Amino acid sequence: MSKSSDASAAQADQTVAQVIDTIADTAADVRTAIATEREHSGTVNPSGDEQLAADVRADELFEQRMLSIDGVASYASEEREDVTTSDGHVHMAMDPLDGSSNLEPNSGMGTIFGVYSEQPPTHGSDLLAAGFVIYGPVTSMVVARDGTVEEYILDSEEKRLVDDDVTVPEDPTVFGFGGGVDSWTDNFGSFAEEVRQELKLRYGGAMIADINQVLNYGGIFAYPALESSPDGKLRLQFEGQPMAYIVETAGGRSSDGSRSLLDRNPDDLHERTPLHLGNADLIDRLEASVEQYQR
Ligand code: P6P
Repeated sequence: MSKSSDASAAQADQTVAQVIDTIADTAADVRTAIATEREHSGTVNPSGDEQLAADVRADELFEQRMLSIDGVASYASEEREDVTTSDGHVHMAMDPLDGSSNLEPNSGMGTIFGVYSEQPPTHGSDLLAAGFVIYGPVTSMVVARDGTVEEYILDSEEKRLVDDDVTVPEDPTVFGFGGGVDSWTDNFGSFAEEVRQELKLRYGGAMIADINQVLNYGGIFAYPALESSPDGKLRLQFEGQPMAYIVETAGGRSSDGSRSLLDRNPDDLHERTPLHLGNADLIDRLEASVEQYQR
């Protein structure tokens, strides 16, 4: 590696560390927004989802905090049409408040982030790091970088490391399928019934919490394409690729039904995708069943 690429790699590592610490430091302000800015804002995001005031506030907080970091060159968000650019060498793609429809029933919600070497929309292989925060009974943060997944608790004075090597358990226990029961067999064929027999249903309506179940207990999360959303519901750049990076780094697999989400190169910043993540053998079986069923 040349000296200049050495320096740029060290520079990127330092910026990634600053991004992670800044997102951790912003968690308390997001929790305050969840508690106090609960009304509908009367606006929709580029995907057509209604925005709560907390969605807008979280997006404003992260845009401001991310672009205040010297090395961050751009900020892209599920909540805004266009990318905000600055000077730097890493690029942010964020879902500032994933699962905000869970705000009213006080169920799991979170923040998803991907740190890219190129400005989104960009290929999954451009990810340098990814992670998510869960605003649950405790505020936790999962971070994937340099081939390892770590978990932290954020509620104490400082970011407290609670697991330095998060890996998907070999024996799967849970499954969470979105889209409604009829769509499962329509999309996954016989695999849907096999999973219902083998695993316990855990589905809470916010992917970060459902996928965190998979990281803790082993299993599969899947949200297929539907008649109402033929390209899938979930966003490739802001949800699919960062969560795929985390689960694949933890020893699992990701798929859009036929290939890893990290092999995808979105044409559009807000492109949607079928999204399946979990134990490698379960994803292998899903892909085989989809291929057989859709012949
Ligand atoms: P449904 C939350 O709005 C989200 O984008 C994901 O976090 C979650 O997995 C999915 O949508 C839930 O969708 O159709 O079950 O409400």
